[in-house]
Amino acid sequence: MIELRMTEEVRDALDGGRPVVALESTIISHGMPYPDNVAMAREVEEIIRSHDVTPATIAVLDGVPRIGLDDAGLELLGSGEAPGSEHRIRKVSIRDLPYVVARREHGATTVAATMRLAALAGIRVFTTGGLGGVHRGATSSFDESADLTELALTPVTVISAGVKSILDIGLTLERMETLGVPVLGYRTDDFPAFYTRTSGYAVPLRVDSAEEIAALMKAKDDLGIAGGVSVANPIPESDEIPHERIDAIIEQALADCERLGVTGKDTTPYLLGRIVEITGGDSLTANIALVKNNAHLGSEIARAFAAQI
Ligand code: PSU
Ligand code: MN
Repeated sequence: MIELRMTEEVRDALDGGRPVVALESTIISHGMPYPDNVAMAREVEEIIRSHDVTPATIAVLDGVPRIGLDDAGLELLGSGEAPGSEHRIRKVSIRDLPYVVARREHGATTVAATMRLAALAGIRVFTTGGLGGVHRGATSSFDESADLTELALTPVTVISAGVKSILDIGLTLERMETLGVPVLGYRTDDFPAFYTRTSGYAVPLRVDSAEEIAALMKAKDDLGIAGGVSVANPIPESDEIPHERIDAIIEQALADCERLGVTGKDTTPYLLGRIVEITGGDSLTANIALVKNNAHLGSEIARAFAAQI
């Protein structure tokens, strides 16, 4: 078995059957600029603790999967600087995990890789910002995030603010249907599109409380259905960037991406960074707000799930 290194806080909570919420690290290393990323990571952990739930930020350091990080670990991932190491921080999705572990490298885990490590540690709830999905133009590029295939396999509930329209939202929803992933809209009938509360696509299944989500997770376990659950939690109204503004900016970022020939795993980080530039930082403010909002909901779900078993 692989060695998982847990913080004492996480180990105690898991041993005691108390709720734990996992957090990813690619959002820190590749999703937001330094130092806002590190501040965000710390604040999100504090939000989770304020619910009496234990946060577990997940990454790989020196080849060892970490379940829970200390301040130095967050700083290292956020700054991209690894003191005493020649390795920069690598974005690690599922297929990269064995590579960084075998080479004793550092790695920031995506939704897919974080789900897998969370499940190995026995954590069932994970909050983040945006889920990966099917990219626009995927019919010829085949660019589809391993986040989706991981959701089909691994029993972790992922709370996001939906899917950004840098992706093809319709195709992403279709793929999740094929993969057998329950997609729940939290207090919404319209699937949220990250910066905006609506996408124009109907949410497949609506829920209105954390208890309902916990009950669905248990029912799924009882039915022996593999895989995770995707919970889409719309950005708070006060933090939303209206469609009239963000849609054109996303089009511009996509055009710049194509012009520069950015492809593969660099696509999402490039687009996020470019959108921050074009919006003069407003997209970053929105991104941080929605991650915090998801941390509140994820904590409630983790508590409700722990209470019923
Ligand atoms: N969406 C965001 N911020 C992010 C990501 C997505 O708004 O940081 C990251 C997540 O880690 C997600 C990954 O799992 O990008 C998806 O990348 P890819 O499409 O290469 O699988
Ligand atoms: Mn991809």
